[in-house]
Amino acid sequence: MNASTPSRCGFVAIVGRPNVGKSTLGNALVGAKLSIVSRKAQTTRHRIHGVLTRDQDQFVFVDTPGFQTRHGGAMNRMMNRVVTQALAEVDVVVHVVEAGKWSAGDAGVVPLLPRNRPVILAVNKVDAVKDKNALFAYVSRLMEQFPYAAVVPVSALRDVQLDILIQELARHLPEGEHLFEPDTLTDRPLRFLAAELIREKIFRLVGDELPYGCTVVIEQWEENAEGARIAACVVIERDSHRPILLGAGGQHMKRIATEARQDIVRLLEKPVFLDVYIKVRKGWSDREAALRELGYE
Ligand code: GDP
Ligand code: K
Ligand code: MG
Repeated sequence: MNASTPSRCGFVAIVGRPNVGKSTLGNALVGAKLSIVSRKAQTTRHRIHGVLTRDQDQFVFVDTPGFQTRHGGAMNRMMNRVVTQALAEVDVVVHVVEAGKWSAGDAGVVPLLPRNRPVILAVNKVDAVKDKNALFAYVSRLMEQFPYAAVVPVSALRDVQLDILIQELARHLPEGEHLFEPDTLTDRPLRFLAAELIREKIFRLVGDELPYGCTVVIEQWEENAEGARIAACVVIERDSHRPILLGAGGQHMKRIATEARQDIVRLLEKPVFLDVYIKVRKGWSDREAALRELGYE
């Protein structure tokens, strides 16, 4: 980091109709499979999808609710309000469209774009366009749709002009401290929070009866847009602790899993399949579990 240049940090929303390449672009900009960081670290009510740190600049890419939803009438107006407000809370908006293919879906996004924030138009999939003259005409027409701060033709798939897009975004980042460590790109905080939620339920239900602390280790974490599949292991130190944790007919464990799952659904904002099981491991320490959570096995 250059000490003479102030650090900049801002929230960037990527919006657009379905299938224009928002997810592909987000992934390409972050340079890795987009991962989710803890909502606790957020300063807005957006869901963070990825963080890109480049020297003094930190870009926090966020999801905006409602863009994929089609509803009529009052519901539609309400959804639009939600989107409009969400977009007013970010620092920069990237409106993604597909080169040569402007549709009613794209036109529907335009009225929701904020007037008091820079909006950059990313014309994606230029790799699929053969006729460069046609592309030029298309871009000219797009610029009549909205007062975009900049228009950048890109290919998210082929990494064309993404550096230009990042430069444009950087111009609009506000000065400020970075919110994340430079290498933040991990789902570890979420895994950790999920383990904590399970531990909390255990302690609420049987904490008085369990003479020694038990630890929760997330053994499996598979997540995509549709949902998450999580397997968590409750590690206890003695066989005699198992019946305490299970309860009559396994009712304790059932309740622990049910309540933890509800909390994790709220945390991830998607359906969750949660499997919680018990393992006995003598001499297992909190420290060992903590190290494992951090990826040291
Ligand atoms: P989203 O619905 O806006 O998030 O779009 P996706 O990122 O899921 O992409 C939709 C489709 O467009 C996928 O098949 C992508 O591979 C494809 N796509 C995305 N970016 C590009 C690009 O730059 N060029 C080409 N040719 N295809 C792309
Ligand atoms: K898609
Ligand atoms: Mg997508």
